[in-house]
Amino acid sequence: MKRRFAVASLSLAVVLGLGTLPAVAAGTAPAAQSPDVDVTKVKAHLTELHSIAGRNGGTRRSTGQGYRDSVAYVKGKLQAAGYTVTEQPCTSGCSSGAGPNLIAEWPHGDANDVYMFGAHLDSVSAGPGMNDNGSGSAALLENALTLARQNPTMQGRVRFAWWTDEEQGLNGSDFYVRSLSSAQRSAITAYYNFDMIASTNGGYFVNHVTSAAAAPMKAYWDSLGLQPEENTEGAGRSDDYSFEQYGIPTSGYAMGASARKTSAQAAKWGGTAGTSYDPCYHRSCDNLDNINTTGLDRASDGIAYTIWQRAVGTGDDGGGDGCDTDPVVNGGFESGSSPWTGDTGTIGAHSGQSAHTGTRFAWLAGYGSTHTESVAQTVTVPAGCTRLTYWLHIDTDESGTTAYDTFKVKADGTTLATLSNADARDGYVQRTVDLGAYAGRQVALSFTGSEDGSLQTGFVLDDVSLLAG
Ligand code: DTR
Ligand code: ZN
Ligand code: ZN
Repeated sequence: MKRRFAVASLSLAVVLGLGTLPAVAAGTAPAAQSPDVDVTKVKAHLTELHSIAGRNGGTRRSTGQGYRDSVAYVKGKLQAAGYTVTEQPCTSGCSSGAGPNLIAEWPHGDANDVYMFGAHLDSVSAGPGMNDNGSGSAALLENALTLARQNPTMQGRVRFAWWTDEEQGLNGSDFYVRSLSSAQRSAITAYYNFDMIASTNGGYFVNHVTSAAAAPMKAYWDSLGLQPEENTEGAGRSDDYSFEQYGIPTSGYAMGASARKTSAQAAKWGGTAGTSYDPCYHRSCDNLDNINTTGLDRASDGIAYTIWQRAVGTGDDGGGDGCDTDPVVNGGFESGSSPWTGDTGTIGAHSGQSAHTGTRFAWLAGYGSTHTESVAQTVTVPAGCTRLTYWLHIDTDESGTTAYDTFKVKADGTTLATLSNADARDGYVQRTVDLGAYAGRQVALSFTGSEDGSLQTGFVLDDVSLLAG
């Protein structure tokens, strides 16, 4: 039997921080200001990578000490900055003796809304790999350090990756994506790749330039007047392809490899028509002189812009997807009970259970006798905003796998998800329901806990929200 004691609620104004927020015009999401990434610092990382190659026979190939030392350098910086850093040995599909992938997660924001930013850290045997791909590696490292220094409130989650053994066939990234569970793969909203972003005779190329994922990357270079083009040369040739094969949206920047600049491109970007974007591609001359600092700066800043647009908390997820304001109101139950209807007495800071975030939640059923309790609200589902998520803690005295007590999520009375005492575990689990079928429509969403006559099951609900699909 549960007892409910609501603690005295804070005033709505205090909960919302009213009076401290800047005034924002109705319907306008405040623009997150992305920081400048210091290209001098990006180049300092490149210099370190170049020295590492110099101590290891002039290469950072995946199977050599130059690669392992590159991993150690990047890892040390990230750990000092507060990242959760993992070395992932590549145990299948990589060259024999290849070093590990390096994965670094900024441990804030929605773990089910992950934005990945990756670059291969290995070079070819022939040279130190400064443009290919010290450039992408160093730009991501300085972006990661900039994010940690700024430490903004996060909405989505940012995960950086430095891949092993790309030059032998995209092997490190392929191994990583294959090792994920399908739930982990579907938590990745987009993957962004950076391979050769400082080509001396380069162009401004965006992978999948017209896609939704590319929108912030393209918008940043558009704002500099660069008129970016599709990265046709690099299509299917770098680590974004590993993610693409699993249906994960991808984009990224590149400045080009051995293909030649056209006269139209030379006219709009400068440089030499009829010459390779990177004349030192896969050669020993891919050294510190083979870096286009202006291009590297523009790419580094566009990465920061994309991180801020997509993952930093402003109420705008930056996808330009019509999901800028959560259509679910008071989904965390922190601000009284409006606009929830139904058994609103279930909403509060009850003792005996705790909130997922904040102090309040909805505790449906949990009496040990026949009871049904619901909370509901009507929302309009924007087309770009169809992923319903909620956090549920199921607490039961039942045992076994028979469903005696159930929790249902319904849309206009149609059941979209059912859980039961058989799904009970310690703590909250985030659940997701696809509302794609309701895009553009108004729908009554309800959450219902029902118990049979004996042995309690409580369904503790918190943080209901609609996210970009
Ligand atoms: N993965 C690249 C191969 C590559 C070839 N063309 C392009 C253009 C833009 C980016 C990458 C590439 C390599 O590492 O060699
Ligand atoms: Zn490369
Ligand atoms: Zn290469």
